[in-house]
Amino acid sequence: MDSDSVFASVVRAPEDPILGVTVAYNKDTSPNKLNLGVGAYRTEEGKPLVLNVVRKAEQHLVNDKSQIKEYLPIVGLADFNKLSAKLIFGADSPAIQQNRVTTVQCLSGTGSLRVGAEFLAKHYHQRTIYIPTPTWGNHPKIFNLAGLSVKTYRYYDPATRGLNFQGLLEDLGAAPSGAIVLLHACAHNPTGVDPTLAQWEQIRQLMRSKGLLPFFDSAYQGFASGNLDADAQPVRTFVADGGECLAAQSYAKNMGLYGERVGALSIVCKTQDVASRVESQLKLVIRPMYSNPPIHGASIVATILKDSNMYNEWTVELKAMADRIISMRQQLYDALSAKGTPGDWSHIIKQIGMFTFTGLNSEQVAFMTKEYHIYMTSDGRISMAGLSSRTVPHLTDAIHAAVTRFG
Ligand code: PLA
Repeated sequence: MDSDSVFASVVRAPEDPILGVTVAYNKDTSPNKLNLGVGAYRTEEGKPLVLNVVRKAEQHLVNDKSQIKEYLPIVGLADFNKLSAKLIFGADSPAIQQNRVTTVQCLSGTGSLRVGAEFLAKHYHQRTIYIPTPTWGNHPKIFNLAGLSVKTYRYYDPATRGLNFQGLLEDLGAAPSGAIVLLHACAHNPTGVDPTLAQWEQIRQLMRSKGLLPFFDSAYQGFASGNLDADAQPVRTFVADGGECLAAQSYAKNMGLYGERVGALSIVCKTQDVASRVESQLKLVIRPMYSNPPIHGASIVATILKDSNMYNEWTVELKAMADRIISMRQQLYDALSAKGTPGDWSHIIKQIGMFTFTGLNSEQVAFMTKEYHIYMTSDGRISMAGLSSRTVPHLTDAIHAAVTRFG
């Protein structure tokens, strides 16, 4: 009997708004089903992709008898941390040369955000964090659980399907001095809308003048433009001014290491001494949470980043993924135009990164899932990386029907 259980009063929780889409997709038996929910790269054949360079690095690790399975230090693999900081801040970053960056290996982007948030909740004087509206659905949960108070700043304008830059400046301008501000480093999720470099510069000046602390979420470096340096430019301008910031990096998307859970948290400090004290406290955050991070994913990344041939091979494979996504944007836009689907769809080719924020409402999304077996998040976000030339017509038919029916 249920009532005999000590857990009888536990109520059923809803599925996660993003990962729950995959759960529903897996239950669907239709041969035409299409998962455009989670941001996971698929090939033209609709298959998950393990990069060749990742296979090569794994082979290299298997053959290397000096590879062991001991515990890593609490902060993770030293090479991985150094190379990760170089990847995001640039090889010639003065902050790195001056040893005022501390980097700790964490459990992908999510774990890096969580460790950073826990550190800030314990050691930073301002416990308020501003996140954009909309943002990745896990952000408010991560920061709330860590004990930060979450507020929002305007970001997306549904009318223009672009950036609400004025609203952003007003909201950050009204934030209390010292507040933390979560910034998507590139390829904003879910909107696909990024500030221009000139706008970034204005954001930087405003934030520095008010002493707001930038916390960058870099989950898509290389996925926006296909170029790792170009995508890191916003972060680098904030570091170049000598100020402090945090950055959470994920290798899930750009190296296709989703399930390996490999990422890094870097905190750029004013001095080497501050950085080393910050690191000592990060260890106290990590140790009771998961003790120390896993070794395999970080070893793959370090192997690739430290070998110039493998690094170059990676950039080529990364660019190919980014280019395929861009070509999907064009194909979907062309197909909707050719079909005469009502509405302006130019945002599909203007937005960047993994996602298109279609503007479809939850009723239209529900219709597309029920009638066309197309799975996506209810906010109308589609993962362009899940689309292929073969499935563009099916998605086009579904959007056309949804828009015509519930226009
Ligand atoms: N930050 C942003 C902005 C993200 O979009 C994601 C992943 C992460 C961090 C964390 O990724 P990681 O922990 O796997 O490194 N967003 C996905 C997956 C791709 C998810 O929701 O977990 C998404 O579909 O939005």
